[in-house]
Amino acid sequence: MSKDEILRRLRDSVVNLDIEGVKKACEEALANGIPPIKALTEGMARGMDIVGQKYEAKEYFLAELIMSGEVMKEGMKILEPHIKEADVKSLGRIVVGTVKGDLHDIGKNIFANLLLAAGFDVIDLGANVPAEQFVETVSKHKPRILGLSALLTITMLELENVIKELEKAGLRSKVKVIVGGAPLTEDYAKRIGADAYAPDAVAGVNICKKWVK
Ligand code: B1M
Repeated sequence: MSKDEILRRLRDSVVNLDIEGVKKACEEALANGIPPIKALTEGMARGMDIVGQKYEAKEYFLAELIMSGEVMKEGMKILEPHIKEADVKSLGRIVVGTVKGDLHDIGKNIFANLLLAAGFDVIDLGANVPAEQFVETVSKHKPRILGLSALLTITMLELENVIKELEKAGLRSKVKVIVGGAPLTEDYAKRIGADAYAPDAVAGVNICKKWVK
C-alpha cells in the first residue's frame, strides 16, 4: 500500500469513527516509515476537519464529535511513543494548556507532542485550565514560553484573561505567549497582547524554536 493510501486510510478511519481501522492504519504508517507527525497532521487531523464540516452540515451530531475525539486519541496512543523517542537536547521549558471552559485538547496535544519531539521540556496542564493555574505554573516553573489553545469562539475571550492575569502577577514580561486554535487570527492575537499566533502546530513549534535560538 502506498504512503498516500495509508494517509487516506488514517483520515477516513477518523471520519468513519473506526477505532480498529485507525489503530491498524497507525501501525501501517509506522511500518511504512511515515513520520508519526505526518500521520497525525496529514492523516488523522484531516479527518477531524471533515468531522467538523459534517457537524456543521448536521450530518454528524455531538455523539459523533465525541467518538471522533476517542478515535483520534486511540491513534495518538500508538504514534506518541515514537514521537517521544527523539533524542534531542532541551530547548527550554514551555507550559501548554487549553483555556478554561474549553475541553478541546487534540490540537493542543499535537502541539505538545511536536514540542517534545523538537526538544522542549513540556509541562502540559491539560484542558479547561483556569487562568490562576497558568499563572501559578508560570510563577513556579519559570518557562520561557506559555502556549494557550482555544477552540471555541466563546473561549477565545479567556485567552485575553490569562494574559491580563499574567500582567497583574508581574509575569507578563518574563514569558513569551503563543496562542493557537481554529477560531483565532493573527489580528486577534495582536489585539489581546499575545506575542504570536500559530495557525497550526508545526508553525507554532517553528515560532517557539526561533524564540529560544
Ligand atoms: Co467541538 N467544536 N464542541 N468537540 N469540535 C468544534 C471546535 C466546532 C468548530 C465544530 C463545528 O461546529 N464545526 C465547534 C466550535 C464552534 C465555535 O465556537 N466557533 C464545536 C462545538 C460547538 C462544540 C460544543 C459546544 C458542542 C456541544 O456541546 N453542542 C462542545 C463544547 C465543549 C467544551 O469545550 N466546553 C464541543 C465538544 C467537543 C468534544 C468534546 C465532543 C470533542 C473534543 C474532544 C477532545 O478534544 N478531546 C469535539 C471535537 C472533536 C470537535 C472538532 C470536530 C474537532 C476538533 C479537533 O480536535 N480538531 C471541531 C471541528 C473542527 O475543528 N474541525 C469542533 C483537530 C485538531 C488537530 O485541530 O484543534 O484546530 P485543532 O488544532 C490545530 C490548530 O488549531 C493548531 O494546531 C493543531 C494542529 O495543527 N492549534 C495550535 C491548536 N491549539 C494550538 C495551540 C498552539 C499552536 C497551535 O500554540 C499554543
